[in-house]
Amino acid sequence: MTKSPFPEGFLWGGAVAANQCEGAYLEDGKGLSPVDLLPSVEEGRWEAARNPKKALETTYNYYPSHESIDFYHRYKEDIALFAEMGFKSFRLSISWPRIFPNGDDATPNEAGLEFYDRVFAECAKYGIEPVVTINHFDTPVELFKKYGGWKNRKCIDFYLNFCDVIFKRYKGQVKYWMTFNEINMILHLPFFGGGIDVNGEANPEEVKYQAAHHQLVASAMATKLAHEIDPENQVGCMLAAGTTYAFSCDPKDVWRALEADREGYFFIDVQARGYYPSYSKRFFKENNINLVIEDGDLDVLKNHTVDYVAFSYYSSRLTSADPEVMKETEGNVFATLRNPNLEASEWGWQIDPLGLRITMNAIYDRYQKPLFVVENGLGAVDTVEADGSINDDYRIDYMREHVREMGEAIEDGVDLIGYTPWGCIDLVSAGSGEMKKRYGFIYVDRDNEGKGTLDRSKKKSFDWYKKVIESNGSDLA
Ligand code: BGP
Repeated sequence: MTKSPFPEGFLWGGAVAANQCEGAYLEDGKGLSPVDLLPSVEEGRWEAARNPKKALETTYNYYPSHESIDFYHRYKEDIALFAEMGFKSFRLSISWPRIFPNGDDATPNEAGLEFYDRVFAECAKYGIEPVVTINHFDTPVELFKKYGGWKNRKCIDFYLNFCDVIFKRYKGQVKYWMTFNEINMILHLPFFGGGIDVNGEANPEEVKYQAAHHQLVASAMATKLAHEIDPENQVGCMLAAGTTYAFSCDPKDVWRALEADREGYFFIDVQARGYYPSYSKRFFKENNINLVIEDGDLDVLKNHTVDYVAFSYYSSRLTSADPEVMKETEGNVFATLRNPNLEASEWGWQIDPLGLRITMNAIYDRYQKPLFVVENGLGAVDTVEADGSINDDYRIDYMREHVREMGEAIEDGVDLIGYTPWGCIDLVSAGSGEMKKRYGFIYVDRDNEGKGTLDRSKKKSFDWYKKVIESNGSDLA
């Protein structure tokens, strides 16, 4: 056992999101979330996510999010298990349509607020610090239907109203906030990211960046509000990260890789530095993107930058400037070439622990703000043995190497405040809607068709992670 590179008070924990774990999709007055309209992958989840108007009109046989893993009723048991692992933090999201079922309601739904009162009280009981994502792919469907989602500037006010309610209600209980999950996702899955549909738009890119502008302004205003309501609040942005490598040393490939990374950094440049990056001017011009920026917007962005930079990291990416080479891309949301130096998960996500160190260094060099790894993990099929045990050594291997590289990055000088691996308890996959793509330390008995007892059980990785936390990252064996 070596000396731990992890600082004292490091926020070891795990992460989930309301729309993928709560279930109870209409209970106690909740409105619909985008994922509540989406079926399983077999029934056309991707198509539905890319064509939400059609999804609204279609009745599918099975909706994985409607019951999900029923965290809504089982949170006590789940949080007790997190506490048993020694969690110092728990990242969750507050379902916007649970608090404002229509998004534009005059008053919040008290029953929804009470649910999170109970969840935070449970966390407090074990000394677990909640880390809250305000909008994790959860713009109310009613806002999409009535206003077109974040295309519409009105969403800024609805979002701030939601923020005002939750900042006041949970003051003193929640200190760590994130304004939008994977804010760059709006470019790739606009319905998830912004409750918007760009089909049929003359210039879809312009619409996406306009919606992004609204979110960026909303994020800065929320940061201002959070600080006013409680100066203790720490507000972060959140990026779907993963450094892009160049396919070859041809400078054209290197340039393309830089451009690909800028696509994501664009958002964090605004949120962490406070202004639109210099390169965006040319990008907007060449793509005929003319943003409507109102008086005062740029000042708000400038004066209310985030306190920390959070991100998800599953994999590095690989790109080329050659369209012929790029025909071979795979991966779901972020197209990437297969890197011959890396192995991949059963879902084709390439496993690159050193890529995490590279990504952390790149982000820290760029922003010089504390970092928070709020998602990371291996989606894999688990087998329950006859004796009930689940020997997920592949997950332990994945996590061990990633934790090791995080330690290296800390030694490199990166200021890292915490680590909340994704899906610490098995939950519904955002991308595929499957249950069998499992990330958890805790197994949930439920399959892709929604069958199973929903009983929880510990995997081998449960005890491994417990030991990691106990030793503050020095015992990774
Ligand atoms: C991120 C999302 C999460 C989560 C994760 C894993 O993009 O923020 O919500 O789902 O990816 O992806 P998947 O569920 O598709 O395996």
